[in-house]
Amino acid sequence: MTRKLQPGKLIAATHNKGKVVELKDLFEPLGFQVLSGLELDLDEPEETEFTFEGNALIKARTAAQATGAPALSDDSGLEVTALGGMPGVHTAIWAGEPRDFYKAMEKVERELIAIGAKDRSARFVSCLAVAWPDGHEVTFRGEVQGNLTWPPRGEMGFGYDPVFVPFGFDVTFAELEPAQKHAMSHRAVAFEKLKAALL
Ligand code: ITT
Repeated sequence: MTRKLQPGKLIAATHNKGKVVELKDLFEPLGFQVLSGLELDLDEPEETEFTFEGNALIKARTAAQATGAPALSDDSGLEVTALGGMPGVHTAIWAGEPRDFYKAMEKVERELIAIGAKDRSARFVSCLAVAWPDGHEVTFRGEVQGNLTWPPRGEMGFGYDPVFVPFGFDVTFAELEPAQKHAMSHRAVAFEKLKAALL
């Protein structure tokens, strides 16, 4: 039988403020007390895998071991079709240190111009992982397709939201109200799968 996730303490194994907000919005209404890696000052493990699933598992596993509580992580990124799926699992580090997402979005745009790309399609991918302290673990993947726009538009959301226009819309993720983004994002799709399996 699939193991269920019991409402109670859940560690959000992330140091990304935008993700913390989104994960709390998704899980707190279901009776979870979500504590983030930021609040708990958890160490950030190195993301050494080449897949979203692999890196999500590293983060969830490390947090579950460190806290003794079930941990949830998200590994996500932007895959640009004309760039062969880049930046993909490297999406966060494209922003450099300290992170500058305007520069990262500009870098994507520069590369599209450099190759004369007509295809501006891209997708956001999110892989949610849950790990329990006893070593049990599971992952769920969600994707949302869209087109990249330039210049960036909108003040909401985080990361690459200002350049991503989901298919069927003419506004960017950063121009959508959080509730609208949460209803359709890559993270929301992964979350629906998690909910069906674990809750
Ligand atoms: P943690 O590892 O601590 O969770 P991180 O920001 O390093 O935080 P990732 O390694 O998963 O997370 O990098 C994913 C990057 O993809 C993230 O920094 C964002 O820039 C981008 N990204 C993911 N989901 C996004 C979303 O919903 N909107 C905009 N950008 C997003």
